[in-house]
Parts: sequence; C-alpha cells; structure tokens
Amino acid sequence: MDERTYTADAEPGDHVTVAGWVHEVRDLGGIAFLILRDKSGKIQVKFEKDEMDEELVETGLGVHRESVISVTGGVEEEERAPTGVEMLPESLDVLNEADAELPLDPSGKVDADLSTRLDNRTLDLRKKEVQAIFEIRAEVLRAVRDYFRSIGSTEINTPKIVATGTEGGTELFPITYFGEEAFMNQSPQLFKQLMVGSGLERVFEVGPIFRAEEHNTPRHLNEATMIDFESAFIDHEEAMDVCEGTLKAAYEAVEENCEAELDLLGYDDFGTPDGDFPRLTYEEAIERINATGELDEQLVYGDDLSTEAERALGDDVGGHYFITDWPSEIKPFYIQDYEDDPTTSKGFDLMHPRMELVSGGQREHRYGALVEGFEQQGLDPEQFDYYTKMFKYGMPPHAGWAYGVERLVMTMLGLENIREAVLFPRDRQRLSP
Ligand code: ATP
Ligand code: AMO
Repeated sequence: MDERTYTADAEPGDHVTVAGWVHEVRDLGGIAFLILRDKSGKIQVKFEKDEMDEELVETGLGVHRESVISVTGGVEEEERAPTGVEMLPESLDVLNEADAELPLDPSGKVDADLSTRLDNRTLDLRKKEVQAIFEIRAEVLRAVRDYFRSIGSTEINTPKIVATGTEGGTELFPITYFGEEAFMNQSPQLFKQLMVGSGLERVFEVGPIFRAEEHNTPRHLNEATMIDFESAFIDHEEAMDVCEGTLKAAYEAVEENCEAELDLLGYDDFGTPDGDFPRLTYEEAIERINATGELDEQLVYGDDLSTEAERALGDDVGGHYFITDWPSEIKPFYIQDYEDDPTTSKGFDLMHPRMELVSGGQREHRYGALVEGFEQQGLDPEQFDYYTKMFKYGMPPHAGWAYGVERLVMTMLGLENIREAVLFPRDRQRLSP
C-alpha cells in the first residue's frame, strides 16, 4: 500500500491514499458515492460512471458495507460533500471483503441490544460513540497515573494468583496451582500494604481483580479493573484528600482532552466536580437517609447501606461525597479503629450519587491489634503469616483506598450498565469473547 493518509488530513489539492472501512454506498444513477471511514473520520469518494474506468466503478460500488479498502486519488473541495471535500478515485484495492450480512449495524442506524453488541465488540467499536467511551477510559487512566506520579507514588504490579482472599471468603474464584488450591486475586490490598513498609513508601497499581460476585447487577463485574493507592505516613483524612484529587484530575483531563468524545456523547456541560466533597460520618449518613423518608424501613446503627439507601442519600447530597467513621464490624480486619472508640473504624467510602466508587481507610499497622482483628473476623492469622509478620519488622502508619475503574467511567459518563465501560465484560453469563 502507498503511504496512507488519514481521511481527516486529506486536503483539497492533495493526491493521497486513504484506507478504511466502507461505511455506505449511495448509487444515484450516473453518479455514486462511497463513504470511507477510518479512525480519524470519513471521506466521500465520488464515482462518475461515464467518465471513470468501468472496472474501478464496478469494484467500488459492488463492495459490501464494512469491507476494508484502500483508495488512491485526488482530493477536491466539494461543498455538498459531508466534510466539504471528496476524492476522485484512480485506483481502489479491496483489502478484505466483508460478508453481506452483518450481525450488527456499525453505522448505528439499527439499534442492537447490549448482549449482541458485546458478542460482536469489534463491530460495536466501529461506532464513534462507543469508541469515545474507551478513549475517555484511557484518558482517565493516563490522568490518574500522572496524578500519582506528581505526588511521588510508584506504580507497582502485584500477583493475581494468590493463596488467600482478603475481601470476604465467598467471593473468591478457586483455581488449581500445580495441584494446590489457589485463588484469583480479589484485591491488591495485602501486597500494597507490604510495599508501604518497604523503601517504596507510596505506591499505586492499576490492575485486574476477580470476584465471584453472586449477584448479576448493572454495577458489578466478575473481573474489574482497580486503581489502588497506598501510602506510608498518611492518615485516612489525607488519603481522602488524595482520593478526591485523583477524581478531580480525571474529570479535568477528560474535560480538557476529550472534547470531541464528549461532543459525540452529547455533553454540553461535562460538570467536572468542584468544591470540597462533603465528608459525612456514617451516623450522619443514616440520619439523613432516614430523614428522606424514601426507605420502607428506618436504618439503624450497624446496618450496611442498601442500593436504595445509597440512592436516597445520593439524591439528597447531589454530588460526590465521603462516608467516614463506619462501624468497625462492617469494615475489614485491616482497617484501624479509633483508639478511644473501638466500635468505630477509620474506614471511608467515596460515593457518587448513584453508587459507591471507592473504599479505603487508615490501616491497622500494629501487629497485636492486626492479629486480633483477624481472629474477630473468623480468619486464621496463621494463613496470613506472610503478611502479618512484616508488621513486626517496622511497618509505618499508613492509609489507602481503591477505585473500580469501570464504576468511575460509568458514573462519569452516565452509562446505564457497567458492561458498557469494559471491552469484554465477565459476568455470570459471559465467559467469551
Ligand atoms: P463493595 O465494593 O464493598 O462490595 P458494592 O457496592 O460492590 O460494595 P456489595 O457489597 O458487593 O456492593 O453488594 C451489596 C450491594 O449490592 C448492596 O448495595 C446491594 O443492595 C446490592 N445488590 C446486591 N444484590 C443485588 C441485586 N440482585 N440487584 C441490585 N442490587 C443488588
Ligand atoms: P472494595 O471491595 O470496596 O474495597 O472495592 C473497591 C472498589 O472497587 C470497585 N469494585 C467493583 N467494581 C465492579 N465490579 C465489582 N465486582 C467490584 N468490586 C469492587 C468498587 C469499589 O468501591 N481493598 C479494598 C480497598 C482499600 O481499602 O484500599 C477493596 O477492595 O468501585
């Protein structure tokens, strides 16, 4: 193929080769148009039947939609063309002909249900609005990485095949590891904590987590991507500051660098959050939820927040907010409790009005209290010896948190279903593609 020019870069007066997909063919009789689409946009290719080589015209107009072709020719200004320019083809190669029948219409004129879209992700992602979601997801991750680096945090990668779970035993996927029972990792929790005790001090990880979630909801996945952060010598309040900073950095970057994508998704005002996020204690949260009158039953201290409760509070607050000071008994063993009130923990969640985005907290760094916490949660500290013993060799006070990337993208873009924010989602019904 001659050197390829993106359709968006083809200027009147140029002689170019463009390559891409046949978006549409419109035959008007003596004249016909082929719209060719590539990553950058589209260009109109004009066929004048009486004036052009017969074989060229036949090939160009006979090719099925979504076939991959390459066209060489001159570019001219043409007001009536969708982009103001058109190409007059001199040669046309069919690089790969597509079937006449497609399982999904990439032009988007015919709607497809989510399941058909996910079964045919390659075709689905030929739609600009779908591409936009993944361009934005990539920008979120870039911005988050930059933000972490700006605060002196080192990117790490921790094992995904592990010997123990951390976030509750029922959600583990067991696997066989050379004849021994092992699991897919639910969270980098213990590893990231081990790293704050190392010389690295402040770390982050972007990676997959696996949870055998029982429920099939629009906001749970069985394989998700987590952004984990952990730092020595900070407390839960400072960890919340970093959490808030990360979220705002992600929104700001998307607003600044993804203008075209936001346009495609229909945003006039993206609504990057500003101002400090309110920090409600758990007790204040349940009081406010009860006061909304939205729930059938009043919440009492110690209850976890149901989806309905989260929604009621989200509507009441109207933006992102933190819930702090959770009852110790509903937070994991690694979260530290208040010295003067051991029934209250230094754990927090960052909430979007629609759902939980982040969990985190100040960690228990004292060996004795940590081992006690294991026992209280019915876990055998022996099994976690690889972790707990490092707390005897100089573990600094530390805090951290984790985001689910898909929930961040989903809430940022108002997507109905978390599966729209993953290329190839894993859920109870879906193991391939
Ligand atoms: P975490 O990340 O701490 O697990 P979460 O937001 O993922 O929090 P879970 O604790 O995994 O939530 O699950 C409990 C939440 O899921 C509750 O808010 C509950 O109301 C909701 N939930 C559970 N089953 C269903 C279901 N079948 N349909 C809708 N929501 C459900
Ligand atoms: P938690 O279990 O709350 O905390 O998970 C943190 C965040 O990850 C996302 N998330 C999920 N997203 C989609 N599908 C899932 N099945 C799923 N599970 C979790 C959510 C959630 O808020 N170790 C702690 C974090 C910490 O304390 O640092 C943890 O895993 O957005």
